[in-house]
Amino acid sequence: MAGKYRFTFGPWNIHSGADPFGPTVREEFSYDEKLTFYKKLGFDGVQFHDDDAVPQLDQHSAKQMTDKAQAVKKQLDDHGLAAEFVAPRLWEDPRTIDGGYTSNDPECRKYAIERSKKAIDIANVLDTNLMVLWLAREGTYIREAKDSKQAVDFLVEAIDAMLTHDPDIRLAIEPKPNEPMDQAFIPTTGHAVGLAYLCSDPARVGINIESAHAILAGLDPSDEMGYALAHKKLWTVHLNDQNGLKFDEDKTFGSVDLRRAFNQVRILEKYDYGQNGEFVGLDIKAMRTQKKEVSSKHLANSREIFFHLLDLVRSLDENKVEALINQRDYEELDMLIISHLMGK
Ligand code: XLS
Ligand code: MG
Repeated sequence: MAGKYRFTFGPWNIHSGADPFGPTVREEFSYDEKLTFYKKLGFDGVQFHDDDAVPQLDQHSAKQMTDKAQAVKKQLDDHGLAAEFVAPRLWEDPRTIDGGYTSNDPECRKYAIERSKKAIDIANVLDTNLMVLWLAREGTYIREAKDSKQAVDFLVEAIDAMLTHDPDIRLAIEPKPNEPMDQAFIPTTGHAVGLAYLCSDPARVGINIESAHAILAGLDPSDEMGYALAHKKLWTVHLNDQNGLKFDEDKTFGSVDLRRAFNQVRILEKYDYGQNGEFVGLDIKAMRTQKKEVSSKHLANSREIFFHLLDLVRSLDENKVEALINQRDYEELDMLIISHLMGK
């Protein structure tokens, strides 16, 4: 049963606890140390930002970059791990202060595209054809700062350049409505799917749904998943949880709303998520209060909660559900689900 789902997280999910209001609170594990955690915690693959794999990427020649990526690949092989995806980190460099692909400065837009091509080259060396695009600064702090129609044109131009750079690459857009921006240009799954259809090869542009991002947009993550599944575009997920409309909390999966988490597992299970090689990705941060020795529990716990919910999905009496739907007795259906979640 466990074999059907394969899990991943990114090295940034084990972290030293800094937030916008305070410094680190525990020593950072090195990347090499983090790699030893994966199998122990029950994970099979690693999610990468381009510079998680090749630090100081922009300072390297193409040859240096490839050599470094090859060393990372060897290390993954030694640990029996796969690379799930590579994501270009376009939110830290001075050239991305006003956004990457949608910057008002043509030189900065060019940098963002060139950097993304490098991320694709790294993905190739790591033997994955999936790139995640979290469009961090593609948005505005004030509405008048950018032209929202032109921003979409810029995004299409950038994505087309990536699709042309590598005929095998697949791009999974990770929508998020806000943070760090006030307004993001691609806030929801629907926006991302619409963007995909404007690109030169829509079949190679899909979605990464992060639970917390959907919740921040006031949407139900499992409905977002259904929408992407209907378009055959749910290529990865970032499961986590979020307590209402505030900063992106990246909480342990199911820790705020078990029913909402149950419905995410239910739709993934119903539509055979994973059968085309999709991983169940987690994007979860440990609480700042956690001590270093126990700062990876959030990952193992999220995976365990996923499996408990999977048991509940599989033991739900679907005939009863069906009958109550046919009777349009949604009060009783509500009670059935709540009782099931409570083990009654
Ligand atoms: C931030 C995003 C980020 C992406 C990877 O909110 O979730 O962690 O998943 O670039
Ligand atoms: Mg994410």
